[in-house]
Amino acid sequence: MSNGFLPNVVSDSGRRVTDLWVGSWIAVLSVGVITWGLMLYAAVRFRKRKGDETLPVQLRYNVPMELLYTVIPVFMVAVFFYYTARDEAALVDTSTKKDLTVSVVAKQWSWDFNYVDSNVHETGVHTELDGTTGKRAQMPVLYLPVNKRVEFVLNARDVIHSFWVPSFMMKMDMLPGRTNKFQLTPTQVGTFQGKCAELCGAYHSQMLFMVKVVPQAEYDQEMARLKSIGNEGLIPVDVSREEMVPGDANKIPAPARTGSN
Ligand SMILES: [Cu+2]
Repeated sequence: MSNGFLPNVVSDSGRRVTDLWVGSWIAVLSVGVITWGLMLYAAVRFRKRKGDETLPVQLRYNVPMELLYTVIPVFMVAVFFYYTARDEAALVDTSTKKDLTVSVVAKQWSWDFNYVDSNVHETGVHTELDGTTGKRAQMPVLYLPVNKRVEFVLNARDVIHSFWVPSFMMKMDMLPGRTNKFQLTPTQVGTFQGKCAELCGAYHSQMLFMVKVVPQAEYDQEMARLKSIGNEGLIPVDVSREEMVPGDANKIPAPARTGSN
């Protein structure tokens, strides 16, 4: 069985989502084939023939049939609901033992990645898409060790964003003043794309990042590199915006500081 035109599975969550997607399609297509078959059969079998003057027998207020029309769809909805609720609960379950924690802070229009266990961070500015190539090399990169269970702790600094790595088949909203979490295990080494999936302002479409799933040794190297370039410590959620985007700070006039900011 293929992936039902979904991306290749590179996370444990992706496997679950793919199974739900493919299973749902099998169910709805089966219902569709039966329904189309019955419609076609009725249209051909009971078509008006030459010499037919009278109406065929009319079925109205047929209680058993109307019960059937009600019970079967309710049953189908209940089955879909069961599997969806079961998988959703598993996808957002954070009670499993995790191997590492990555605290992600979304901001207009980029990302801060805090590697909590290594006490280092990566910070990005939005990708200026101007038609030239090579922009991916400038995107902030999220490193993850392969086959390790990661807990993502998601916060937004300013407006609503959404953390999305299409290849992982997992996406979660990031809301100011609220912390969202999910866990996931990347199961394949590779480079994947990440993006913001919630319209968050003028440069929402440029709020991009890359994900590198690497062997543990390479991950450790990256942690050491971040430390060596001075990215020690974690970036808090409530830090002001112009402090976070050194490149943009010169272009955007700093707002007047008031009170606690
Ligand atoms: Cu955003």
